[in-house]
Amino acid sequence: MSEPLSVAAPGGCVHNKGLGLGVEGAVELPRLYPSRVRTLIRSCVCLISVGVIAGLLLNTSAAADLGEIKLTVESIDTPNVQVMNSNGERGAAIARLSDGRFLLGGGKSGLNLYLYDIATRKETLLGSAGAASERLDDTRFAIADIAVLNERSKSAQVLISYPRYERSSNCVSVVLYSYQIYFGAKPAVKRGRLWFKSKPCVPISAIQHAAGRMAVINSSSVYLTIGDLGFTKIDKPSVRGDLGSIFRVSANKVERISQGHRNQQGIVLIGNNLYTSEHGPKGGDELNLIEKGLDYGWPFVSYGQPYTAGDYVIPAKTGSHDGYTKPLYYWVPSVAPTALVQLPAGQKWGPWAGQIVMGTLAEQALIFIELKGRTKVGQVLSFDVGKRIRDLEVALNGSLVATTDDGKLLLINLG
Ligand SMILES: [Ca+2]
Repeated sequence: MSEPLSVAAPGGCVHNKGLGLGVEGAVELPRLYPSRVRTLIRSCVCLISVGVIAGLLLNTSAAADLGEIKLTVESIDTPNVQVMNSNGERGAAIARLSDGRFLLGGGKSGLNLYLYDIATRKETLLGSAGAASERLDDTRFAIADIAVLNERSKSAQVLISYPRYERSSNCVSVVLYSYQIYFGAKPAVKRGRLWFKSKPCVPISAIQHAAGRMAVINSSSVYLTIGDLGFTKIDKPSVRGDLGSIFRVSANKVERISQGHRNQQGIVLIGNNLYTSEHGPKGGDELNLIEKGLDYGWPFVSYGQPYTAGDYVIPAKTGSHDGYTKPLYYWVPSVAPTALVQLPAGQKWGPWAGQIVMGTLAEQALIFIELKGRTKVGQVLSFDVGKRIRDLEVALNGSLVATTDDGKLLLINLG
C-alpha cells in the first residue's frame, strides 16, 4: 500500500513522495522512487537553487481530506550566521522575539548570537554565547537552540544550549545557560547562570547526536532534549546518566521526563502534549509523543539498522520496537528530522492550520504531519526544498521561516 507517487508539474516541482510507511500497525513497505520521479525531484532542486520559487504544488491526491496545497519558498542569503568550520557547514538556530524579529545563533564562531529583521534584512551581531575555548574547530560545536523566556523593549532573557568542549578533561557535555541580551544602541550578550550540564562528559570523538533542542513551557522553564552524544556505553543505563533523555529544566530544578532517545532534534509543545522528532540509526527516524517516566527504546530497539558492524552501539533488536514506547510514526529509510513547529491557527495555512511541520537534513524537505487527536498521525506529506533544514520558526504573520545549512533563510507560505 505504498501511496501514489503523483507527478504533475505545471510550472513547478510536484510530487507526493509517499512517505507513509511507518504508522504503527501499518504494513511496512519500502518507499518507492521511480527513476522518473527522482529525475523530476532533482530538476526541481535546480529550480529552487535560483532563489525564489513560486507555486510549487504539494499534491495530496493520496489523501483528499486536507486537499491540495501550494507552497512558495523565498530564499534570503544570510551567510554571516552560517556555521563554517571543518566538518561541513551548518545552519543557524532560530528563535522569534515578540516584536517579530529573530535571534539567530551560529556564525563562524558557532556561538555568535545575531538579531535579524526580515523586513529590512538587517543583521546585528549581539555577542557570543561562549568563549572560543569552549569549542573545537568543528561545526558541531555550535549553538543548538535558543529559547526566549522574558522580554522587555530592548532586552530579553534567553536560554542557549550548545555542546561544550571541556578542555581540562578533554570531553564534551551539553550545557544550558541563561543570558540577558541587549538589542538597543549597545548590543550585548551577558551570560548568567548555568541551568544544566549533561553528564557524563563524553570523549570528543563522539561529538554527535547532541540534540540540545528546547520547547518553552513558561517564562521560567523549558523542556530540553539531550541526545546520546554517540556514547559507546549508552546501552548501560547505570552509566549513561543524562544522555538520551528529555528534561524539564528551570533555574533551580532539573527533572527527567523520559529516556531512551538517540538524537531528538525537534521538539514542540502543543497544549500539554510534547512531541519530538528523533534521528534513528540507518532508518528508524521517529516522531514521539513524550510522556513522563517512559523509555523510548534507544539503543535497545529501533526500526532502523546499524550503519556498520562497527557502530558505537548496536541495537539488540532492529526492525522492531517491542518492549518500549513506540513512536507515533517512523521513517524507513531515514529523512534525518530536525525542528518541529506547529502551524498557526487561522486562515494562513488553510486546512493545515494547527498541524505540525518538520524540517529534515538528508531528505532536504519540509514534512507536513497531520495529527488526529493526541496520538494518531494522518497525512504525512513531503515537500522538497532542496536544502538541509536546520531549524524552523513561525513568523508573526504566520509564515514558516527555515534556516538551512548552506546559509539561507527560507520564507515559506501557502502559494
Ligand atoms: Ca525509539
